[in-house]
Amino acid sequence: MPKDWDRRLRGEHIAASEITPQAIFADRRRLLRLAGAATAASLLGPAGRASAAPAPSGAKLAATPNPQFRLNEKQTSFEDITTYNNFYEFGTDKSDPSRHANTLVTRPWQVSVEGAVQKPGVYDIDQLLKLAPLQERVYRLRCVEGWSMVVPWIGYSLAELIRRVGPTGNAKYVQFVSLADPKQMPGLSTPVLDWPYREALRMDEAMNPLTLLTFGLYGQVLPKQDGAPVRIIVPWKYGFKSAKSIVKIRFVEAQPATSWNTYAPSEYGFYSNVNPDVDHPRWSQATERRIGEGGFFAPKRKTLPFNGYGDQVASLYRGMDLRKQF
Ligand SMILES: Nc1nc2c(c(=O)[nH]1)N[C@H]1C(S)=C(S)[C@@H](COP(=O)(O)O)O[C@H]1N2
Ligand SMILES: [Mo]
Repeated sequence: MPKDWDRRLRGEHIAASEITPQAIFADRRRLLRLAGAATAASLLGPAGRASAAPAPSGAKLAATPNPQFRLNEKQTSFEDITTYNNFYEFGTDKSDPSRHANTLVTRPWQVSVEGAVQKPGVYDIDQLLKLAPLQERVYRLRCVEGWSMVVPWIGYSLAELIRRVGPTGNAKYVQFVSLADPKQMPGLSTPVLDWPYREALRMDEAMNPLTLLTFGLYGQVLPKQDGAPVRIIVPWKYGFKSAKSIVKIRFVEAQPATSWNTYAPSEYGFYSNVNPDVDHPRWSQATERRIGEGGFFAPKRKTLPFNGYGDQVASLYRGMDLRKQF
């Protein structure tokens, strides 16, 4: 039970209403274990769990800091960003991705750009890296589970790619599909989500300059557990909208199905804009715990509408009822 064990170890009280999706998965996994699918080691529970492995120092990735997109808050440590992860293709514990993602092969890597565009095609990761100047941007990442981080990402606006491939009039949404290779991703053997991991944005959301096609963090290429070699970062939305290790970007007319929305439509909306006024059905979204500000007495922070990016994105949703279209 990744999050809840973690929080219990930190001495936090957990209300029943706060039980997370991961807790549900843990229950499912327990059932699988009871059904005899598990090894003795996996029955040991958290006490028998190996600790998270820190990311080896990766190849440097040069980028120019963009002061326009520089959140002025203490940055989460590299260690926390690379050992406290959600990447269910490698397991559902926060420490699983850093322990298991070493099997991910990130080169060669291709991204297929498909659908309603003038220039569809298969883009090599090296082509993508050179498509536009790389910038460093410091963004807040807010997970739907109630924690947040501050990360110096490296990338460029997804709009740069979109402009170059030339969407046609039929392109109303952009879908992102993550790699799903059971040989590289041990978590795929557990049917927690409908693989491959899929996410999507409306075209105007995808074109917003904040939406970052992301290749690195902290001056180096993305560690595998953070979605190497390329992921999306949509900082005003809950973290699960930011798909990792992307192999397909598809331009479509109809709103695509997304993994979390398909899993529990009443809990994970298509939009999933960070919104302290709209609680998850099973827990409040009014506050968040900043990773790294541990300790029993660390106060929670107030969650901000659109994760603090309202000036830049609120206008995208004018006229929409964000309680209904959550
Ligand atoms: N393919 C894929 N992308 C994913 C996920 C995942 O499980 N698989 N988890 C999401 C969630 S819930 C969050 S909060 C962020 C976490 O990114 P980080 O581990 O780099 O902080 O990645 C998102 N992208
Ligand atoms: Mo998340």
